[in-house]
Amino acid sequence: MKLYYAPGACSLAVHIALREVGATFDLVKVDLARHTTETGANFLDISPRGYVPLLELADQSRHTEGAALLQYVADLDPAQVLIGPPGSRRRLAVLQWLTFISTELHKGFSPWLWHKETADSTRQAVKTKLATRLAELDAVLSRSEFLAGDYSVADGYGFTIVNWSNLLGIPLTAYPHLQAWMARVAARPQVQAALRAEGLVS
Ligand SMILES: N[C@@H](CCC(=O)N[C@@H](CS)C(=O)NCC(=O)O)C(=O)O
Repeated sequence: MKLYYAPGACSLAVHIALREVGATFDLVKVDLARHTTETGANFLDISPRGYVPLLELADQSRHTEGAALLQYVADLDPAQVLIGPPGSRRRLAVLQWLTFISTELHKGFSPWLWHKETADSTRQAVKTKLATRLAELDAVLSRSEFLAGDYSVADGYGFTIVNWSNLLGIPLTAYPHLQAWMARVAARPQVQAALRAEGLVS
């Protein structure tokens, strides 16, 4: 498998999951601004939508959409229960969190990160909405170590997105349980390995 990624982008969640399941994969770094890969290829030829994560499977088929990729990767090692068996309450809970993170958090943060021309009024509205989402996460994490009981692919995804608050200067001090969860996820060996491989920690 081959994961096309940009350091610290949402592709980090898939990167973490690949390491958690012990998959064999190569990383290909993408310059999202220039639409080029580290090997000099035009990324738009590989992925017409121009975004990461993109996962290339052994049969060379190419796939996008982080939340779907996380389900696929988690299912590579069902024994780890990073998502749970089809039809289980565990899977339903993880899928709910994946969808929540994708639609309520990821795409809330995105305009700030990737579109610098975003108007201040939009920025403020998004910030207000995000604050309610972060407060909800904080409340959930005051009752549970991870989002859906034990660690799941949703935690790696949530960690990846909430981590952007550092880049955007959104303090997490009002959310102590969320901060503790960020530290718990960050401390996982495979999360550290992924962060190191992307050059985000030394
Ligand atoms: N719908 C995609 C969106 C992925 C996405 O937003 N990727 C960002 C990085 S976090 C990106 O590559 N943006 C560059 C661009 O859209 O040109 C998903 O959920 O995986």
